[in-house]
Amino acid sequence: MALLHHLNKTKSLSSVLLPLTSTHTHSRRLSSDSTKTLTIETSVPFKSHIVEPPSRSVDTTPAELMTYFRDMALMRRMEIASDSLYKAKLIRGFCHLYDGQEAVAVGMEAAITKKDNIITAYRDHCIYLARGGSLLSAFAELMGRQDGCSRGKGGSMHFYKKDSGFYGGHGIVGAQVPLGVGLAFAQKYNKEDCVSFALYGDGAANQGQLFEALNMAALWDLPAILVCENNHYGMGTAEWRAAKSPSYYKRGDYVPGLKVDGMDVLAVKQACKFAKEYVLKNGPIILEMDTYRYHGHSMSDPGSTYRTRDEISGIRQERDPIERVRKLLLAHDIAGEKELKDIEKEIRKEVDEAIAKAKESPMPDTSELFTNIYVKGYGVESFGADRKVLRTTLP
Ligand SMILES: Cc1ncc(C[n+]2csc(CCOP(=O)(O)OP(=O)(O)O)c2C)c(N)n1
Ligand SMILES: [Mg+2]
Repeated sequence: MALLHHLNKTKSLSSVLLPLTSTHTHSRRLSSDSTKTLTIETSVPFKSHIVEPPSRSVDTTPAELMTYFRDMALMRRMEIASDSLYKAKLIRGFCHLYDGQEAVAVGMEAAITKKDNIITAYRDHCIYLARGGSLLSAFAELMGRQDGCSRGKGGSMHFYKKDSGFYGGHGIVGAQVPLGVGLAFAQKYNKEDCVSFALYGDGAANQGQLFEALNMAALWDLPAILVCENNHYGMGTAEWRAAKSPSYYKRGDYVPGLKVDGMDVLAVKQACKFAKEYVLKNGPIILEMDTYRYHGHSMSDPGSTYRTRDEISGIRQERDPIERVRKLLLAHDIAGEKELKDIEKEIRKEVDEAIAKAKESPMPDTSELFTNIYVKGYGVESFGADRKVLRTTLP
């Protein structure tokens, strides 16, 4: 019981998606000392810009490591399944996958609460899951169904979960950063002791609006954490072709920054914890997460024309975020190979069941075409059987 309680406290996605039961074999080995503190060094030291970096030694527990393993493996499976659903034409339109980058979503979530905000771009499925979204509502949204988190009207790029501080899901490169700074402004204005994370890519990092928003955040000491997920490519363009300085953690000039191994979930957690404390006292910070996407930019990009297969397989072998945690679990004798494989099997089943349920969800009603577009009471409404009669109400 104590273990189950602890695992729930460590915010496993499994507590949302699959009740922890005695069939979870890993609980047997964990039960003795699942909450004892383990101190683990980050893969590489943090690099910093005008700020003293946090310690490389990260405190964790066996239970927490198991949770990270499970959560990242679940995200990976969801993305691989989405790839298949896309190829089967059950997901249409844009679809950008996050496999490879899972440690950023999981490590960030481990350091914050649901009162803190996150806003991101279009590579949003796994952040949604980390914020407590269910697999069913994720797959239903991907397939444009009523049970989706945006009622099937947003699709892959527009996942939201406002009740746990997730503000989407945005398709215009960089545009979420000023919105994220606005969220931080609201938090400060309302005297909430919380912070906002605005995620953007290395491609977006060269945009003007980012610097304008950062200026305001610094000027007004807003609790804004700008997280550059540097996966080293913006569509098919390598960072060195697009950025004069690819040291994104230094690009805030007068705003401090940290460079973090974004493939190391413990490093991400440590950096986000540090950043949260820092911005509540001092105003904004930039976290550059050094990460990698295994898939192409989107489902229409095979991802192999502008980078070599050796590069991709090299990262998988050397830096994969799930394999890193698997090795830690084995090295500290927290779980055995078979237990971890069994967890992965359970996850497969869980994902398949969610997909089957999502397929049963109906498509949105045509009347939904005219909802969630304008603020209620304003805008254009249509009437009549053929909806050709329009009435405009302006503020
Ligand atoms: C304002 C704007 N310009 C261009 C695009 C087309 N576009 C979509 S994604 C993308 C690349 C962004 O790369 P990055 O910021 O590194 O994010 P990643 O896809 O690597 O996560 C571009 C140019 C867009 N959606 N919006
Ligand atoms: Mg990128």
